[in-house]
Amino acid sequence: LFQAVELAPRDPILGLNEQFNADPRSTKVNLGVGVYYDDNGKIPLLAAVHQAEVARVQLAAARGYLPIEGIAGYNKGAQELVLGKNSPLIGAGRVLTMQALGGTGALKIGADFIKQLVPDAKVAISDPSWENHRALFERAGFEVVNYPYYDAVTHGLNFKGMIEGLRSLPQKSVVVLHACCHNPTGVDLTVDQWREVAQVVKASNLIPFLDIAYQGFGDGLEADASAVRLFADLDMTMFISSSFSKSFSLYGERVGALTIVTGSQDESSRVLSQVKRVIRTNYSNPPTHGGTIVSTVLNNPELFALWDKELAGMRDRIRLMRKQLVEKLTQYGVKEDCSYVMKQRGMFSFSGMTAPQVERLRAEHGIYAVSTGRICVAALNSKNIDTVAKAMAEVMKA
Ligand code: PLP
Ligand code: TYF
Repeated sequence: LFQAVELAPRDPILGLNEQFNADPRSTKVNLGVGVYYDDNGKIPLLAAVHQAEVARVQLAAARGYLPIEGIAGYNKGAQELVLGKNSPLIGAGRVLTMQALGGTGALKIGADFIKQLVPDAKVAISDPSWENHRALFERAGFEVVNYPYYDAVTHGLNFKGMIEGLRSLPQKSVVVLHACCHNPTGVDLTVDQWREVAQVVKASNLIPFLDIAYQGFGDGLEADASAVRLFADLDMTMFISSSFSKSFSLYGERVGALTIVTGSQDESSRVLSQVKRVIRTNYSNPPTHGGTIVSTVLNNPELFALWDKELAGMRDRIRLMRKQLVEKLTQYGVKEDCSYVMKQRGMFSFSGMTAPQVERLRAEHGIYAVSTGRICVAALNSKNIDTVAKAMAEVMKA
């Protein structure tokens, strides 16, 4: 049975972790995977999360099956985060949210459901995008194409190319958009650019799939949802995948949500029944622990305020690391203007390093980055930033 099975390639990012763990150097630094570390280099356990968790354990609640679509309070909280508490779409019964196994699970449930609706649709992802976008939609049976996004010359957005790319897609193509804090580049659209994109998506009759995995890491919970709200204002049907992995620092709990905006309340009930079937035939229903914690934080005003404050702390620390990295690169002799690193948002930066430079960084300095030059700025801290900047400058200058 397994004789002809070929060895699959490693995930380009998660594979780096394995290599990093096997590296014996005590000075090694992992800027590969997108995980937020605190200034001590640890994955934080947020105080809001901890309080919700303690309360849950004290309750000693039974662990029955959850409904197929998950915890009601979780889903309500998740949809209000992306669409806003006063969303008229929510009021009109046009919004459905299903608890999902991380942002990845939300994308896959959405992809499987779209496959049922428009089996021949093309799926367009940004060039570049999170690697798993292509893999996941291909696995779901779609042809995946790219729309232009990153401009390597300006280290910014190729907005004209993006708009033309979107305009040239066949009707009913799915367009996957990073709602904020683009992975891997850190390059985001302005609100005006988002408005134009939303208009093009609507006029071209495309299916928007907004992926929001870093809400709160750009400018704040509300500001980071502005792209989603612009699409909602245009009264479009759409898919939204949310991930709470980073924002709650609950990576291993698999907390995410799929939100679907339909055309009417009646559509909503039919769509829900079909998405529930997709979930049932995949994993039946979601797990309780992480979902209960997130639901508790989202629905308790005090815990919500505490969480919001902790998110701001993470966001500010990343900003500080960006600023110091730029200053230190210059200090260590990089002649090129690196201020683009400060304009990028979220956890990642397309640093401008080439694949051979990234390889030198790993081999000579034990500093791991993705071969595209992506670094996770959230892995920098007051103890390692100097060594990292010095090493980066050394490989970038040569
Ligand atoms: N979408 C993007 C753009 C991401 O960067 C990630 C990161 O992991 C995800 C989705 C998936 O999130 P999760 O880890 O919750 O599955
Ligand atoms: O881009 C990242 O680093 C995160 C984590 O298959 C991740 O999104 C990376 C690869 C992957 C799943 C998660």
